[in-house]
Amino acid sequence: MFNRFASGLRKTRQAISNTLSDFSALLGKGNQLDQAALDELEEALILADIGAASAADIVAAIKKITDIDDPQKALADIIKNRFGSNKGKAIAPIAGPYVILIVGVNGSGKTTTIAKIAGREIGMGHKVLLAAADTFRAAAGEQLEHWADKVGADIIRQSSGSDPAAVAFDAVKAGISRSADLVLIDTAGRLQTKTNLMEELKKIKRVVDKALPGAPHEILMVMDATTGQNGLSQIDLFHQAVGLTGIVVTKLDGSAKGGVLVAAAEKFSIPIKYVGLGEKAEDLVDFDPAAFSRALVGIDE
Ligand SMILES: Nc1nc2c(ncn2[C@@H]2O[C@H](COP(=O)(O)OP(=O)(O)OP(=O)(O)O)[C@@H](O)[C@H]2O)c(=O)[nH]1
Ligand SMILES: [Mg+2]
Repeated sequence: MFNRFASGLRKTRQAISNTLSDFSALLGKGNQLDQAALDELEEALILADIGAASAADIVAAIKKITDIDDPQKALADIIKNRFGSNKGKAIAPIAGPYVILIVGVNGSGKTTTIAKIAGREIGMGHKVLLAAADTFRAAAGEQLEHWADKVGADIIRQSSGSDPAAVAFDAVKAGISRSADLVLIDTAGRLQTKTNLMEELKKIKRVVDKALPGAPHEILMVMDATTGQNGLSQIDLFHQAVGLTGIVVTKLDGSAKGGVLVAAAEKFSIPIKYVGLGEKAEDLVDFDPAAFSRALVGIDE
């Protein structure tokens, strides 16, 4: 698992080590780091999109340590602790079925993430139904249908242009009658600032609760790691609109801004459930703060 994070975070590590010309030498000075080293470290953390405030806090914390035995490990521990109890808890299908609504801006990786979650759950023997509530583009339904075939999930689809809330309602009802363990609802990408589109999401949520009281059990926002700090505004506004239960950070493998996870975890008390470390089904992994932090600072085992 650690190796997955290490390779997924390669670009972010490069961004850090490009700034810290000799990362291990810098942190290997022992005892206490001097001001120049601390400044360099702070700059590197900011470039990795950890955010200015978090970077300053992390540097202040490492400055307080007077006898640094293993500086890289000390830094990893400080970063890990900033996630608090934020742990990517696996989803828990219940009889009923368990309903997950997936939201996020355009192209963030929602549909792919749904396919990955579905593949994992089917692998564990669960019955999964997908809801093509992205009715905005005909291609969106086709893309989901393709994934449903590939992973062996059922799918509920209507013609494009139909009401996404109606699709979601039908899917949850179908999930109940077919005894599905999990219903995953795909939605169209939308800008967090478009009020009417956020209202549409609220409607989907309300209607799903009518189909199955208490549903959706999870609302996950999918965020593209390459957006860096802009992702924080997405979390903020989607959370205000529908109340997020978790965040999925995709494309960490293609991003030099992996530090944004630290910023996101600190700013919102919303768990980071999964991270996407590549395009393949097995590249969606449970978020692990300890492995993430060690990989981020360049510890290589
Ligand atoms: N490298 C990499 N690519 C990813 C990851 N997750 C998704 N992608 C790619 O990102 C692109 C967009 O993914 P989609 O799942 O279609 O995104 P979406 O949010 O459903 O997009 P819209 O429905 O148009 O809003 C695809 O080419 C995916 O293969 C990841 O973790 N790593
Ligand atoms: Mg999509």
